[in-house]
Amino acid sequence: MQDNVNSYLNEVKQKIDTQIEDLLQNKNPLIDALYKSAAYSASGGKRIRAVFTYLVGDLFNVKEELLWLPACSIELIHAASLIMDDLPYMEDSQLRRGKPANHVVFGQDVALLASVGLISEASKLVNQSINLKDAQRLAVANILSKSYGFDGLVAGQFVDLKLKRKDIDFSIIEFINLKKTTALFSAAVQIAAELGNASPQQKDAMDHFAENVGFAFQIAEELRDATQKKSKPAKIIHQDQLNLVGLFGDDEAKKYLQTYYENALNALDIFGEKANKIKAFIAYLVNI
Ligand code: GRG
Repeated sequence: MQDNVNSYLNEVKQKIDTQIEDLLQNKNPLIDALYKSAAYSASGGKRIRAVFTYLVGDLFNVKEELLWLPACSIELIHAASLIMDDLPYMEDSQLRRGKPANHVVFGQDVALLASVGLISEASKLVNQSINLKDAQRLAVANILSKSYGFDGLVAGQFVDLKLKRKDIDFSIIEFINLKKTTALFSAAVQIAAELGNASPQQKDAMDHFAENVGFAFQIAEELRDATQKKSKPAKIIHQDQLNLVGLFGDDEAKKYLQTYYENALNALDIFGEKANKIKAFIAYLVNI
């Protein structure tokens, strides 16, 4: 099963990588550095969110021609958020994906412009997608715009940055994880469910699934980070930031991870064996 997951992941990743590379071709030499900055961060990700759109699309028998633009769109928003997240006045990271962060290479001014430009490109992709019917285009655009504004990434980032360590409790961490990490997972899944004409009950199940898998993924990332920090204490972290691993410790966090993972699996039960591919993917994601 693990081999199947890896090859599926690679297959989707290659398609999305190629499509995004094509989409970000600049035709105007005046803004070459801006495009280079955008392309720098729009490449190199694992494409987890796109894979969710493809997997859920597959579950609902959605044709790939409907899925690929929204999937690219989500990946562009994700890239934009990573650029912003790393800026000195945000999480202040020098490194991203093992390489210098966007602003380290291109400067803070260019990085911010590239981030905003990527968000605009993401909307354009959906608005101009001729494969979608008008109602589908509107529904997808709504899901996307909700995912990164005051209902999504921006809200999560605000709370993450502005709340001080002493004010943090479990409900705040849940809010941050829901808005920062889960928002794009949910959008990826909701778009595919929408295009697959999922019933209200199926959409609810998918929402529940995406939420729980987002939480589980976030904790898995934090546990990986905590292990890395123990071996590389020099890694710079935001001083006021606290996450679930920091709040409860590794052992308790692992229990949370297991619970979220099981909730995610249970949410898929209504789809029977058709959901096995998604189940295998999330086991891979959270490394269980
Ligand atoms: C883009 C409008 C807009 C706002 C952004 C800065 C900000 C507001 C939000 C931060 C969101 C953020 C960076 C959340 C972290 C999510 C996360 C788990 C990132 C790592 O995801 P992976 O492992 O990354 O899928 P790769 O590198 O594989 O793409």
